[in-house]
Amino acid sequence: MKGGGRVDSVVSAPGPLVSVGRLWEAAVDTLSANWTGAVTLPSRSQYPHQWSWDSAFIAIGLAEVSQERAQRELLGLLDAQWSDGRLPHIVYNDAAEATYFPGSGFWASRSVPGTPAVSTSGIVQPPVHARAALTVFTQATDATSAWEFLAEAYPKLAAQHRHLIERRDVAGAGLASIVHPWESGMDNSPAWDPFLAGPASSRAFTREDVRHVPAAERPSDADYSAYVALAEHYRDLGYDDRRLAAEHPFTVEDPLFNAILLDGELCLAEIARRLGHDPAPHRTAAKAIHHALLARLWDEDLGTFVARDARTPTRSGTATIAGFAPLLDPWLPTFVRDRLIGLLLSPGFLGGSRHPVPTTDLRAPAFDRCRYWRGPTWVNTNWLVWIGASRAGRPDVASAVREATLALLERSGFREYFDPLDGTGRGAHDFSWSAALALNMLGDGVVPLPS
Ligand code: 2M8
Repeated sequence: MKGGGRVDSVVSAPGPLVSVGRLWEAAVDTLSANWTGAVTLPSRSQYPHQWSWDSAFIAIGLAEVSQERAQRELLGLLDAQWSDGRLPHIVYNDAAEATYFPGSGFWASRSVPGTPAVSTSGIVQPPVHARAALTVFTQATDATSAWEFLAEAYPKLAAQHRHLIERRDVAGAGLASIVHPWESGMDNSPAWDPFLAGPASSRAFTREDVRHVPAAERPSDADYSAYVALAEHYRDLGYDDRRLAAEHPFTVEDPLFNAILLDGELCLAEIARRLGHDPAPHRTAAKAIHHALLARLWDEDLGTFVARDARTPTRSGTATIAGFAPLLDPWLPTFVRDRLIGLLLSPGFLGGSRHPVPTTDLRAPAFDRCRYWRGPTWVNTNWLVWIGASRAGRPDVASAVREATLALLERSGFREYFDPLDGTGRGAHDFSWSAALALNMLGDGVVPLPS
């Protein structure tokens, strides 16, 4: 038996899907209902603009049903890239300006040199886009269009990664820092608690997010105020990454963000190879992230990877789902891989929840079964664990996660997140990436694992 324990002793089988066909059709309908004619909204009520990593997940799902829409989803997002390579986390839809806070006026992107004509935020999200582009390409049926798509996307994706690797390495130690919890995509994770001690915003604002979703499922007012203050601070630095080390109060190295960057570099190497470019620089970049992840974010006591402050040795002391993202790293030492799988199967995660995988260790004081990113199960993080477990040579664990995810969606619908203990759906309804990644998990099972 491989290290890390047996999966069948800790995960109860979720039971067969009642109807794969029905789930598939419902997923396609959800993505169609959220399509504006140009992009797919994460949710019509809660998130009325285009979000960066949402669009990458959405494209991965669309690849199963519409190559054309999948390509448009990604290329449309890439059109909003800034000249320094940053890919903004929100591309605003002017018609919905009043219904989401912070709106485009908050970021004032158009007053910054090198920004696109469309209004955007000034921060980023985890770079899942290279994996999305490779998935869309490998699933394509119209080869001519697919080659054009790949050739157009590649230099933009390479610039996106260069921005992160060159401009966001605040510590100079080989990892990209996030400058705001929103950049992690796991906004309210307890992983950020030790680093959010800064001042609250003095500005008066009205939260729109709690109009559609119960406040107990969203961040607290104190956390929200800290988010606004940090975003204002970065904006007032002119989004100048050269000023981060000396002037910005939140520069954090996150294992999920960096593992996705590593995986993205391997996907870029594969894309470069197919296009006849040199893949070697991308593989070298991926290897450098591999070394830095182990040197800086591995926590021997917890047996997982944790977030740390880029400028001090302060680390998050909580095991979260982000710690499993380095399973995407093909060079992970065996003892690290086995400890990660052991923790994943433990009562803190798969072994202790009927509807896994919780985003925070169930035994951690910060675990909250309802509140967004502080404990609930999410489809995108399950999807990453699914791929990570496959790459780590544990198809048994991968298929347990896949089956649990699909059973949860069948039971509770395409909600944004789910109670890991009783499976209750929470957050937004008809949430796009829950539908899109279900399509990918139900589909041909095509998961590129470039080595
Ligand atoms: C959530 O984040 C936004 C801010 O970006 C929000 O709460 O208003 C996160 O779950 C994030 O990962 C996601 O991309 C976004 C849209 O689905 O919603």
